[in-house]
Amino acid sequence: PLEPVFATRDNGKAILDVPDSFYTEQYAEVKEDIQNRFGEEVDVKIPIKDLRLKPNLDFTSLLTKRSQFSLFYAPHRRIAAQLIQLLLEPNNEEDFIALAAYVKDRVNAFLFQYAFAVAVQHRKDTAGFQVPVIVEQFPKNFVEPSVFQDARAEGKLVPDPGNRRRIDIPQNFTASDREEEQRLSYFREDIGVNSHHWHWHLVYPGSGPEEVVRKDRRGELFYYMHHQLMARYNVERFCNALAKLQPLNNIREPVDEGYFPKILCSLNSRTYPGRVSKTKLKDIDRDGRVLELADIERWINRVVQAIDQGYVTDSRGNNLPLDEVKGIDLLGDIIESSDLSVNSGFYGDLHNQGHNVISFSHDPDNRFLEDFGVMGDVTTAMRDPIFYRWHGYLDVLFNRFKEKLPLYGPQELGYDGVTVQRADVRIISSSKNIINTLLTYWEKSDVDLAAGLDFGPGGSVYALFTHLQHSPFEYLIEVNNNTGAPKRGTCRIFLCPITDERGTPLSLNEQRQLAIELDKFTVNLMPGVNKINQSYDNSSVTIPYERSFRRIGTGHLPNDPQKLAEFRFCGCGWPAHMLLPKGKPEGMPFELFVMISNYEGDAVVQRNNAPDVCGDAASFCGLKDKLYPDKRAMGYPFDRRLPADTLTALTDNFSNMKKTPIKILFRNEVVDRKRN
Ligand code: CUO
Repeated sequence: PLEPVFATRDNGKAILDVPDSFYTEQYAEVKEDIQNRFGEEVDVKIPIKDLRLKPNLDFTSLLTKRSQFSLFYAPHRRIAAQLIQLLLEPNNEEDFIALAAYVKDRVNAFLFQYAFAVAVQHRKDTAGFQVPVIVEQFPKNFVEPSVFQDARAEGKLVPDPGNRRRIDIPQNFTASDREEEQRLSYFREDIGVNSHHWHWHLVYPGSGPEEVVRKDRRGELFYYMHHQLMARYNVERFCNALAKLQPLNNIREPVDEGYFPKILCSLNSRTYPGRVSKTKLKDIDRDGRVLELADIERWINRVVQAIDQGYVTDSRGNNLPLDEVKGIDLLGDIIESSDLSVNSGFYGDLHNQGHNVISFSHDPDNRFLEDFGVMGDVTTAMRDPIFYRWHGYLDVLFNRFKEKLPLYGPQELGYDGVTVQRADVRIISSSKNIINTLLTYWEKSDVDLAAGLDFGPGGSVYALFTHLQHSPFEYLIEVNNNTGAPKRGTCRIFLCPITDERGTPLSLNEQRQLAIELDKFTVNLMPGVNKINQSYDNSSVTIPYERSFRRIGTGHLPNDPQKLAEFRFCGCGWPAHMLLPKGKPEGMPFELFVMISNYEGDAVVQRNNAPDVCGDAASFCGLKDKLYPDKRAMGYPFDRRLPADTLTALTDNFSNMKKTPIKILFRNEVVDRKRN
């Protein structure tokens, strides 16, 4: 019984056998019909014990079953925090399952999915549990709606899942070529990208019980993960002949970017509301909840002032310095803001409320009874071009702080006696030896939609979605260790753009803010020359396709709890197929930057030496129940100003760094890859 709470319907062959007292009023009368209907098709009935005390769920009543759940909205966050607390309380697995089964049909489905997943993530006795991947559970939030009709029809007409046609998810369905921003829709609407973002916010809840929220360097990671999203998006814009985005630094100016999502909200089957171009953001006055743009501006001013004076003031009036070590972490929690903000009364709820103001801009006073747009929900926010302008502005604030820190000097950057002699990339191919040119193209991959279809067909129905992909490649690195003794270091690999969309060269200070982290790993250096071959698929930012898109089917679950825990936690991670930017048909020049930093400045002493559960996207997601595995500031060495004017001058000054010009070549071809 590994995913009992979700096994009630068509996604498995098990059903929960719940006590009569669990049925809600609505279903009590048709209880037997329900049991018969689902009972026939299942192999296993999982007995669920009765609850001695039924929890009072009135605290969730503000969020009805049909309304949209938003993690950016403080009252919803508080409800979720309370539900997480409730689900953490049972002393054993059996009681937890019973409680979850009881709660499931009594609260909003999105709220449940979120709180249940957070609880499973943080309980000690649920290592063997699996939470289905989000795209299977709420596929409507990720996929163009016409696909569902086809999928249902296919399921009805073709009983044998093995013979079913795979249904194409259309690409480019949200706008025509008239809309420039449409060139980036493959990035913004990528299922793996949005799934990663949902998982990140699941692993790092902003509110909840202390043990769930307080994680090592969580505020800094909020900054860094989103900063990397911005760097990637801007570089992707250059590849598509678009200028760097304009940060949303004036919330009074009409917003140029419109967006019409077309996807359906899973809970009420309405489409997410759209936003016309040149919409003006307005004060929000809905359901007795008022949010003024002036509030957001005040919070911005206070944050800017804190950055400029070099300290923040906590709620008791103490001044806390914004220093090199803790400064960015304090700011991350303040700006987001999470429960860890040292003074949310004063610095407010800046980032979250920005999402809200934008997500309600089509109906700020609820006169049309419209729900929030995609910006209101972490599963969908990255689809909207304005996400990048808002987070782009937050990134400006974070960078304002970073620019105030002293330049990195030789002390922090150098590694005496260590020389990087070679830093190349090679496409992994048995026939050709292609060095320093990487290839991208389109690929079609399948994703199983059946689990999320209401009363859907038995077995899987695969849909095909088209996404960017790159040829497999490896880094070929040679490091000379002249010290005469074995040494350790961290190999840090970044991809730096050289020019903007018009071919104008970028300064080092611009490059550093656009540098894309590709990989980071520990190396042991023997005296003499060390050859390091590192494959792209070991990247410290990505997870493989299977983890974004596949749960392990019921019945095929590995017995090893470790493996199971991996599959769950590890939905967090940038999708491997998006590791590289698209490049250009004629080849787009980049610089590959490789650095070996001195391990003495990198090493972290972990609190426990349990094996890492899902260490492979640690740069973006950290490690489960452990400290962030790199002591340096996130983004090092590019998080601060550097003591050089160009990347060439920098790498010439430090033997432990090397840069190599490479090209990314895009082929406008589609490769169909069947993965099951
Ligand atoms: Cu991830 Cu604004 O924080 O969406």
